[in-house]
Amino acid sequence: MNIDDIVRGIFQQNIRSVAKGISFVENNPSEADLIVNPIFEKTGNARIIGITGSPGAGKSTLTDKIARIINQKGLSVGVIAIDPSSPFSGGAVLGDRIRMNSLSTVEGIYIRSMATRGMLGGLNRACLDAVDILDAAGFDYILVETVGVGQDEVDIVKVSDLNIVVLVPGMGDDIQALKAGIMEIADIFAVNKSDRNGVDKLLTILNHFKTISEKDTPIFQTVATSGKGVNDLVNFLVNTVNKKDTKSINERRQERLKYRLVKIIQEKSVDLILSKSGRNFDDEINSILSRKKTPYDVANKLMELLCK
Ligand SMILES: Nc1nc2c(ncn2[C@@H]2O[C@H](COP(=O)(O)OP(=O)(O)OP(=O)(O)O)[C@@H](O)[C@H]2O)c(=O)[nH]1
Ligand SMILES: [Mg+2]
Repeated sequence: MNIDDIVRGIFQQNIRSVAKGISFVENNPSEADLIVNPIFEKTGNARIIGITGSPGAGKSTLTDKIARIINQKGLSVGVIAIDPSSPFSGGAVLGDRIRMNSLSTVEGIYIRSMATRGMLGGLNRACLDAVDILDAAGFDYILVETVGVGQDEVDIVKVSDLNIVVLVPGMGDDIQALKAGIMEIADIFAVNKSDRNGVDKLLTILNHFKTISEKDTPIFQTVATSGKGVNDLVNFLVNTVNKKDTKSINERRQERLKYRLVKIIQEKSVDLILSKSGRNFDDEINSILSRKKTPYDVANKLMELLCK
């Protein structure tokens, strides 16, 4: 299948083409524009929702339920799970994923896992390209699941129209989350695994956070495995992204484009430097190790390669 066929297929919401397009931008960083350029004009219509939280918080299970409920409203949903460890490992969910990856959009849900390989933390350029592909394919909603460790939880805010932060009672998570700076990015809190002990304690902490931050972030108690509470969350979500004043959506989108430009420039610069320097920094690293040069000296010298 050539690029033109892939692009045409994306416009026709052909799932095979969508999958091929995403694989292409993942595997061919220096040629991703071959796909993104011709589709870009058709992007900007999807609602992009970030779903983040600690490992094992139930993000994938919740994402799956959210996707189904949105889909039941007659809307199509694309899911990108940035999840190196256990992407959609639940049996039924995995079965769906294989089915959806390989067949059509009959169900209107497409789930794609993307590896974090090669990422220096956070969402990478390929993920943003994949969002474009789903957007151009006409998916109404795009859900992006990331594990809230490192920089991820801060990055997700830069790509999404609305963020759900998934918290769970117990495990000291409540306190850690406050530290991780994950709280500030939430437009919705999902207190998942609310069938477990410790919900009240977590709610107390969240309400305290709301008081001090003066943000009226809604809290939904969910049990992702049974679906309890997820309907209410989705209704709020859909209403919010539909009525959200254009100013704040536009601000977020500007932020998203700025972030994306930086990501593209970073990746292209590093690629160029790596290829022009023969991908071998041993001499430079040894000169830093022996304190003959500083890391800044070496970086500046390598960056001169960009202009050559
Ligand atoms: N008791 C209970 N278990 C849940 C709930 N939601 C998810 N689980 C279970 O928690 C485990 C982890 O769920 P996942 O959906 O894979 O969690 P995740 O956050 O996507 O995990 P990673 O992507 O690996 O970080 C699974 O065994 C789920 O069945 C819930 O509301 N209650
Ligand atoms: Mg997961």
